[in-house]
Amino acid sequence: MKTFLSIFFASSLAAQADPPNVVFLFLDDMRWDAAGFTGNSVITTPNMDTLAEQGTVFESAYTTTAICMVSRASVFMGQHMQRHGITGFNQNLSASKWANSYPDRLDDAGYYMGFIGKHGLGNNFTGLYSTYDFNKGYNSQGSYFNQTIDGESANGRHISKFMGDLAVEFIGDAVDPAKNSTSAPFCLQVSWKAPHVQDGASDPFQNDPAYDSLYVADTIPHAKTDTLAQFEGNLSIFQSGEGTSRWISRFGTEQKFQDNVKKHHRLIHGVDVQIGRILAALEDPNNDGHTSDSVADNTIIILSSDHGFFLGERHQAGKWYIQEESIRLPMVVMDPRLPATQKGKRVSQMVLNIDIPATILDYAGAAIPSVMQGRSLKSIVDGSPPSDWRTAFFHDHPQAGGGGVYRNEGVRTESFSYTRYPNNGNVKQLYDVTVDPYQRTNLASDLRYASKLSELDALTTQLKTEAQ
Ligand SMILES: [Ca+2]
Ligand SMILES: [Ca+2]
Repeated sequence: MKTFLSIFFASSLAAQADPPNVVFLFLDDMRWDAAGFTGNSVITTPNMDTLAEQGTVFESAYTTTAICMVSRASVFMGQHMQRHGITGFNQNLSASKWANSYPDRLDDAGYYMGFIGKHGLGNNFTGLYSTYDFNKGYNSQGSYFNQTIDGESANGRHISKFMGDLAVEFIGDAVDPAKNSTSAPFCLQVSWKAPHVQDGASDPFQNDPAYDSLYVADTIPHAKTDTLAQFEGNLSIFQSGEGTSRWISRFGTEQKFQDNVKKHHRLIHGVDVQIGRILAALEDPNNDGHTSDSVADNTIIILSSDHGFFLGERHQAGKWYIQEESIRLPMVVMDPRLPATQKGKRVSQMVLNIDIPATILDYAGAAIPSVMQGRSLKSIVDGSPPSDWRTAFFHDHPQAGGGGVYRNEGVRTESFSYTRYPNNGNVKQLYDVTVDPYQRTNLASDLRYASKLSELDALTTQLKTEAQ
């Protein structure tokens, strides 16, 4: 939206070989296995599955912090919480920090910029950020049926449909010379509200009634760890914590579990339907029924989430902790320009939410700010992964989710998961995920693992320092 810079850089971009457009589809609290392409046997996500078939699926994708605002700051800026410093829901980003975000850098590079949906960082999104040509973000958590965005009322629409409408509108604008006068490449981030719960509502998972008939005949299977024994075997701090009270209210009876998980699945299906509309709009941006104006062949699509979500594992709900259900993300990068040999891949590199902004800048041919800590995924998508890729990462959580949420920090390596709880004395968790992928047996007090525990405790301290 910086007009002079846009004209200057757009002309220099035009001299390059057509920098691609980017559409970043960013769900809220969508766990790794909540899609067809990641093996969910109930939920229907045909459009996400198509992206997976045409792109690269990262099977070891994680968040550096499992809570909304911290992860969102990380996804904008490519930094750990230790560096970007966003630890609370009401904390605003400074203009100087935003200047090193991927959207502001792409704006500087001349891109036509769009944002739709939950900003999730403080309350100055519309005031501070002139980055966007098309700014349809909102503060706080939003409302499934009563959201107003940039003065426009949902007017009866479910918010996922509302956002889909806005995304189609943006894509139309992006090819309209009256709106994008320099025909600059575009970048759109759609930050879906779904499948995040409606905070404080008696009905937390408010799907579009259009999908009420879905999954009615299904019986949702319980996770292997969704048992009383696993709950009682968990750390004592979890037996009276926020995760337990939320589990009781959302999933505490079989009826609640079935009803609410089906609604959760319908919320994700509802986003999938809108993704289908977005893919169609890329084929026919001006919506005249002809595809001569298609931009699909030059549009990178990235699909991910800010963090995962417990659906009853250990009788817990929420996120916040270094369990797989909480930290593991869906992550797909689809580059339509690649040859067929590089499509439909599944890769195992350990990748992170903080890698997303570097990836977007890399595709755009823009410089990656040195303050970013994530790395571009493009070379992995292209089929030539770096040999020095990470094999461990640091996760920390600031305890900003209210009482009964426990500050934690630790590491996930390729073989182990380690967590310490700095405000809870000597409470620790250690799991060998190679033999215990569901993290059922805490080895922290097992003397046979004492040296491994010391090693990972030291690694946590080291990586925490490096994250600053
Ligand atoms: Ca979230
Ligand atoms: Ca058309």
